[in-house]
This record gives sequence, structure tokens and C-alpha cells, in this order.
Amino acid sequence: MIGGDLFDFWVGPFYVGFFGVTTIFFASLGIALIVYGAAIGPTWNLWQISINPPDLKYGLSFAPLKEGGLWQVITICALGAFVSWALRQVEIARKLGMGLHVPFAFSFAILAYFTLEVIRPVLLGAWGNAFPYGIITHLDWVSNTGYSYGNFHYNPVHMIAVSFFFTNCLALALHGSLILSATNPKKGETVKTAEHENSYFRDTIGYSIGTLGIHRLGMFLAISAAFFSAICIVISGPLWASGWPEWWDWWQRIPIWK
Ligand code: UQ1
Repeated sequence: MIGGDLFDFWVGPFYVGFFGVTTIFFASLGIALIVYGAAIGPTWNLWQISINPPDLKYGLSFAPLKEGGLWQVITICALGAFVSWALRQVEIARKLGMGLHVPFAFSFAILAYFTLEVIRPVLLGAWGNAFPYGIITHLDWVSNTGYSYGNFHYNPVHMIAVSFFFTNCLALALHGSLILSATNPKKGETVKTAEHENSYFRDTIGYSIGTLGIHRLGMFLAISAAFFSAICIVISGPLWASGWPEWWDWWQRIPIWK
């Protein structure tokens, strides 16, 4: 453990540790800078507040604080906080003698954010390609970025990512409803067990993946959704600069049609 037993204590129910301290540091600084950015901005309307990345003309250099520099420092704080949180998960999992599945899965969420805000802007040559920190403005960014490739739903990797999100939603709906139905029987009846859960799926769809299996499946679907999301955006521009509908023209060009 970093810092030996120096940070090895709790605040109420929360374990602190070295990475608890770094998490609080980066999160507090980042939030303070967001509030400062809002204070010097044109509006206090919560929906319209936006901390924007530098203009494209700044490329990959440091921008003046009020012209995107704030966004750059806030992004560093965000990554510092996210990575600190993952490492705090590692410390706690190790203390408890658990596997590292939680930080492993969480790292895919960090990867997706890192891909959007760092890898893709670097590959495109300007921080101005990253998304802004604002409730409405980040939605506008998604819309504009999507339409600048014609119709993003034709991006084959976006299709894979969406399929994983939907399947994850189905799996969690099946799992959550199964657990609630087993633990909330009708009045006067006892709470049911895994045997009932197994039998239910055997008798309805003919297959039960099992109590451990459903959680493995959930983790796989969630990680895959985040992973393919990262891939689908990083290839948009760096690898494929036309509209995504045109990508499917390869189908018209395969030799079999001749
Ligand atoms: C399932 O088979 C199972 O094992 C008993 C669960 O564990 C509690 C579940 O939550 C679910 C949803 C299933 C069914 C899942 C599939 C993929 C058939």
C-alpha cells in the first residue's frame, strides 16, 4: 500500500487510503474549476453552462485559461479522479482478498472517456475535437459529431456497441426482475432460493445460465458495450472520414456481383 499505514483509516463508513486522498484532491479541484468556469461564463442557467475545449486553431497546445485552458485542467483533474478511484478499488479489493473484477470493469469506462477526450482529439490534431462539459452542449456535440458522418447508425462498430447496450439492458431486466420476484413472494409465503430461480428459466426459455453465470454475462455485456463504444468513436475521423452510410459501398464492390 502506498504510504504504508499513513492513510490506512476510515472516515465514517468510507475507507480513505492514499488513493482516497488523491480522489478527493482531483475531484475537489476539478469541481472548483468547473464552478469558476461557470462564474466567468455568460450564464447561470444550469442547462446552458458549458466549459468548452480550446478552439481548433490551438491544435494540441496549451490554451489560455479562459479560452479552453480551463477545460484542459479540468480534463486532467477528471482523469486524475477516475484513475485514483480505480486504484482505490484495487486497494480495497486487495485488503478484502477479492479478485480485481471491479477495477478491471471500471477501467473500461475510463477508457471510453479517455478515448473521447484524449486519444481521438490527439489523432485528429486538436483538443477542439473533444466534447465540452455542459448538460446541453455535450448533447449538441454528440448530435453534431454524429451528423458530420452522415448517419452514425450506419457505423458498424456503433451497431455492435448499441447491440451490447440493448442486450445488457435485457439481461439486467431479466436478472433484476428474477431476484425481486424470488425475494418478494406473495403474503404468507417464504422467500424463494436459487433453485426456484434456476427452475423458472429452465421452464420458461429452456435454459438457465446460473447465478454466477448471469453476473459473468452482465460483466461481459457491460464491458463490451463500453469497449465497442470507444472503438466506434475513435475510428470516426482517424480511420474513416466520409459518411458512415458510404462505408457499406464495399458490399456493392465485391467481385461476386460481376
Ligand atoms: C438465469 O438463468 C439465472 O440463473 C438462475 C439467473 O440467476 C439469478 C438470472 O438472473 C437470469 C436472468 C437467468 C436467465 C438468463 C439467461 C441468459 C438465460
